[in-house]
Amino acid sequence: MTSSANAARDLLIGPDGSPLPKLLYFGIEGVAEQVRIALHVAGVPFDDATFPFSEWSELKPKTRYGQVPELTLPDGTVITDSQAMLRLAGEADVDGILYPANDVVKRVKIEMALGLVGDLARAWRPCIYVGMRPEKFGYPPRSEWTDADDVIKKLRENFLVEDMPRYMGYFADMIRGSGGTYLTGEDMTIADISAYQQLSYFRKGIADHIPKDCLEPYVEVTAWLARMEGHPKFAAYKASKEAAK
Ligand SMILES: N[C@@H](CCC(=O)N[C@@H](CS)C(=O)NCC(=O)O)C(=O)O
Repeated sequence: MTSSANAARDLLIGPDGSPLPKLLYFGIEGVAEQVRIALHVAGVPFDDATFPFSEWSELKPKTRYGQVPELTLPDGTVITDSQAMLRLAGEADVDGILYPANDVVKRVKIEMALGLVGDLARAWRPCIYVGMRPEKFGYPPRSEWTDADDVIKKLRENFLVEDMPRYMGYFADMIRGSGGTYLTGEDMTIADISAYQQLSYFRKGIADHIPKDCLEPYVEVTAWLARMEGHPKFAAYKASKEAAK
């Protein structure tokens, strides 16, 4: 293992007898799921400390920025951002594949792919938050906003017509350009894990006006999603999750 992988594992795992790193988040996938998957693939055991939404008002003031996820390391250090956690987990990968320390070209590709996932997430965000915090977007509070449902529907339909095809084209180009297996080459990295989480969200059918089959026209993307699901370590994580239900 490289010295940075060893350093990352030391941070996350600590000396013998240390407590497990503790990942605090709601009992949903949200932005923490990519971290859970990456830690699992990297071979880092962790305490998946989930809590119900009803406990949030009590927990919020105890977090550093009033937000979760928070990852508490064995030495007490608190990591406050899912992107930082994702990279730390990738760095700690026993096989040195998720976020390879000595391959600067690969890392730049990974960063570009993560940036694209971030752009897609930003394009989608108003579709969610306009309904939750309408005042931030110049609309009346939800209780007084009479055509809220129409506005939300229109925003999400526009997203499907304008943003989705554009981003799916970018991801398809990336897969093709990398040789056709994963986003940055023949190995699954933290970029694939992050992109998988963002894209598979759209297939869940949990967002109104976003149909479960909305990714079906993008065959290179759906083939890549299927490859992810067939990756032995990724599949093992999903199986362990199912078994824990
Ligand atoms: N940049 C942060 C964003 C974290 C974030 O937005 N957390 C949300 C849940 S996904 C949260 O804590 N919301 C509750 C609140 O703000 O009160 C990360 O990705 O870790």
